[in-house]
Amino acid sequence: MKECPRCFAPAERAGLSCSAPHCGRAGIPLEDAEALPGAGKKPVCPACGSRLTVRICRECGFSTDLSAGAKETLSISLVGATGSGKSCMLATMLHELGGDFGRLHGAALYPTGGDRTMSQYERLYHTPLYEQGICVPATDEEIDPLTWALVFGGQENAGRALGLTLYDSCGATFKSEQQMSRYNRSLYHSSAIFFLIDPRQFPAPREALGKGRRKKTAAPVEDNPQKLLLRTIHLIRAGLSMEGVDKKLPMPIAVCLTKMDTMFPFLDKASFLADPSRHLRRPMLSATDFSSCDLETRSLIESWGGREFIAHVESQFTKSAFFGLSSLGGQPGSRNEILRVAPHRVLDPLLWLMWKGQVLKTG
Ligand SMILES: Nc1nc2c(ncn2[C@@H]2O[C@H](COP(=O)(O)OP(=O)(O)O)[C@@H](O)[C@H]2O)c(=O)[nH]1
Ligand SMILES: [Mg+2]
Ligand SMILES: [Zn+2]
Ligand SMILES: [Zn+2]
Repeated sequence: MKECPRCFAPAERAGLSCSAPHCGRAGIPLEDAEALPGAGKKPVCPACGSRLTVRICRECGFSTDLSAGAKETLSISLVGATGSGKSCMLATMLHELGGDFGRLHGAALYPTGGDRTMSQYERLYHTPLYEQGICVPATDEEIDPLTWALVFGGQENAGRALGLTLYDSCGATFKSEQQMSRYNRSLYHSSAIFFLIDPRQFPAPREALGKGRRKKTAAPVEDNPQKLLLRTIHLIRAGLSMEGVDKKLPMPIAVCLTKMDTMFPFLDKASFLADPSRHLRRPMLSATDFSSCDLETRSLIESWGGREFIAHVESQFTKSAFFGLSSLGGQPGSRNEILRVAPHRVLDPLLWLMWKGQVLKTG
């Protein structure tokens, strides 16, 4: 880890810390010289002799598990208007990564962000969706980055650990550029952007769905995705001191149409987006599936009047791809209850990143 995932202070600003429950030094970053060499030269606490297992940032107090040890880390910011589906996507993505993906690739997902982050994740994401059967509640609480390590067994990647840092944010922080720059430094520190759009942010699907039975459910998000995209681009440029619009932004962007379950009735019979993801059939990704879905999503967005949006994405980012997914797999009820969570293609964007980052192969 090069920097603190929460405040982006350089890693040298973090110190090892004891986490033994009854130790007086627990939770306090030690100076490097204070850590004593224990068995196998593993550092131990000068006060109680326990193995030191966490690293704590001296600037903000964020703790990361030492066992994370991942050299490569994908850090991803989820960007999208309030209600576009960020929190539901984050929750189901992590669940599927540990579940279906893990089984297929012999991989396991470990939280590496200390107890505080873990309990925030449980409370805000996992418990509502997977235990109480309601959608992830909206929150104004500032959410810590969620840090994980994906450790591969299997054949190809055995022993390889990929760090994952995910930044969710309350939609409100995207309302103005000033607010964005205060809260979302994560954007230009990220190695990738997931840009989420609820189809109803485009007028055509909004009208089509408005006519149907779904009228009473969650208020439509009307924010224009292009405005948010341009604000995001501007902020990243400012953060990276890349003022000239002719230079493309280095991080890949995955544009994700969310809640595709609501669009299924309107899709072509031969739609790829309506098919289950082909990347989870065998431990090998499908390049054809990526390109078919990318093409289909682009043409949907184009038919909804988003040609200019697509042009901005292509001209401003070095790497981009378009996805259509449904985190929940169905429409929640009138009290936002969802009894069966059946994600559809929710891992596609992350798998694409892993492919581009040469963690996974296509075949
Ligand atoms: N039909 C459908 N509705 C969804 C889906 N994901 C989210 N929603 C709805 O959209 C609402 C907002 O989602 P949320 O993830 O909280 O959006 P955020 O504000 O961007 O974090 C949820 O409460 C659900 O009602 C989905 O996959 N399908
Ligand atoms: Mg949210
Ligand atoms: Zn920090
Ligand atoms: Zn101790």
